[in-house]
Amino acid sequence: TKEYVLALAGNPNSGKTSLFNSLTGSRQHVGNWPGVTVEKKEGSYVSGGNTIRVIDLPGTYSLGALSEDEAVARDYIINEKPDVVVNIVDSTNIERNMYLTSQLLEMGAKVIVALNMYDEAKSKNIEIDINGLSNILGVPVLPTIATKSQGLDELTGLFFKAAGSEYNKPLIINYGKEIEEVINKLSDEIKNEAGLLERYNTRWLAVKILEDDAGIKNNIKKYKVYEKLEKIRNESVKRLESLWGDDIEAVIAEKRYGFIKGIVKETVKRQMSAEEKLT
Ligand code: GDP
Ligand code: MG
Ligand code: K
Repeated sequence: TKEYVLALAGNPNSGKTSLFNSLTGSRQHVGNWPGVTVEKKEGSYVSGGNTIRVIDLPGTYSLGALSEDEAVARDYIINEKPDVVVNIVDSTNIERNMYLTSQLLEMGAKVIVALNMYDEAKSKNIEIDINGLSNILGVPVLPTIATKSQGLDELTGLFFKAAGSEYNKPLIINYGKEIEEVINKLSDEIKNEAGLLERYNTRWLAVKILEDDAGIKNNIKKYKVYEKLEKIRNESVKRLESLWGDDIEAVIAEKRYGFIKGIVKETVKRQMSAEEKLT
């Protein structure tokens, strides 16, 4: 028998606690994440003789480490490397929820997307092309109704399958020629630093440096290559921002939103109800 770790990540109100409770029942306890006042919930369940430890990460819209919650979720995924991150998505709000999804995938986390509140999506006539979404994201996607414990066996099946397989390919959002050039320059330097390589997905780290992410910068200051990375960033950013008249963080976020809009356009349809058709 083996022990696995499943981390739950999702926006606030996506049904994380409901899914956590449905999976773990009464085998759970509540504590605090070290050093912060953020609540930490942990539980476990047994399937096929194996134990799955479930970690309920704080509900967040992103992993930018702008808040304690985001920092806790992000550091946990980077440092503890759970076997699989189950990303709970509110099916009635896919566009908003996909920002976190895109962040998890860019990090290179091994992800399963649970389309939760699937019953509400159905009653709102929202049609989701699940296979299409899975193909674009490059990870398994399944519908769940956490409050009715629906989809949990399928989720556990997908969990074991994902946990036992190679890391999935991180999602690559194309940030455009100019930014991609800088990402490549930064990546070349990151690849020369073993300490960074073993901890971070190279491309993700390059993007975080470009975004001037304070938390990440703080964590990598101790590496010799840091000064070089800062230099590349500052020189390139100055050039690009004077070219665009906009800051690079805004341009990167725009590209992400564009990517997400494209996903939603291709995979989510909302049929009009009979009443709506009449008016
Ligand atoms: P959290 O903030 O992500 O932990 O979300 P909760 O688990 O607290 O759920 C938020 C609300 O959505 C609660 O009222 C739940 O009962 C409800 N909820 C959660 N999952 C589902 C679901 O699959 N279908 C429906 N209809 N409601 C759900
Ligand atoms: Mg909750
Ligand atoms: K609800």
